[in-house]
Amino acid sequence: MSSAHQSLSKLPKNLPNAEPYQFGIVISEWNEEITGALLQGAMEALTLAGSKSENIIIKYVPGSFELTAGASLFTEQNFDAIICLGCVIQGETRHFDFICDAVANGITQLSIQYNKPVIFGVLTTNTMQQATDRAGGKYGNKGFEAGVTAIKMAHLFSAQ
Ligand code: DLZ
Repeated sequence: MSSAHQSLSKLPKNLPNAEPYQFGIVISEWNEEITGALLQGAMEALTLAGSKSENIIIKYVPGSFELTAGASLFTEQNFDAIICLGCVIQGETRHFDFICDAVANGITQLSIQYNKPVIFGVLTTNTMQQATDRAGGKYGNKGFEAGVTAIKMAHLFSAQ
């Protein structure tokens, strides 16, 4: 799936107002220059869409592997959507595969178990340059896109 033509730099038309919703953000400290940029993008999307800062709670975890555990701290509370932000960069070993599989499966299971949107805002790239390109670079900011997705999903779930 290529990102070359899919970066969102502004809010899509017809995006619901984010003001009524509470968001939890879990962010990985690993590759923090990238995840910090993703956080900035997510915050920009939420606030541009009307979210108040008091309705956005941020928690840090050491690495992307811990995103699921971090997100689980929000699931039993009154949050409308949870955003997981991380950046896993391919190294010489299979560590990359284990981390990516664990976080993708973990947050999917969490979402189903608690009937709550948990958004996958994790970059999984071969190089640091590819990550930079997707964290405010030439392919936009995937954190911003995660923020937009969280608003859409919060709205969808609130209508049930
Ligand atoms: C150990 C590790 C490595 C090698 N690479 C990354 C990475 O690229 N991105 C990331 O978010 N985390 C990495 N980690 C840390 C793991 O996610 C995790 O924190 C440790 O394995 C401890 O459970």
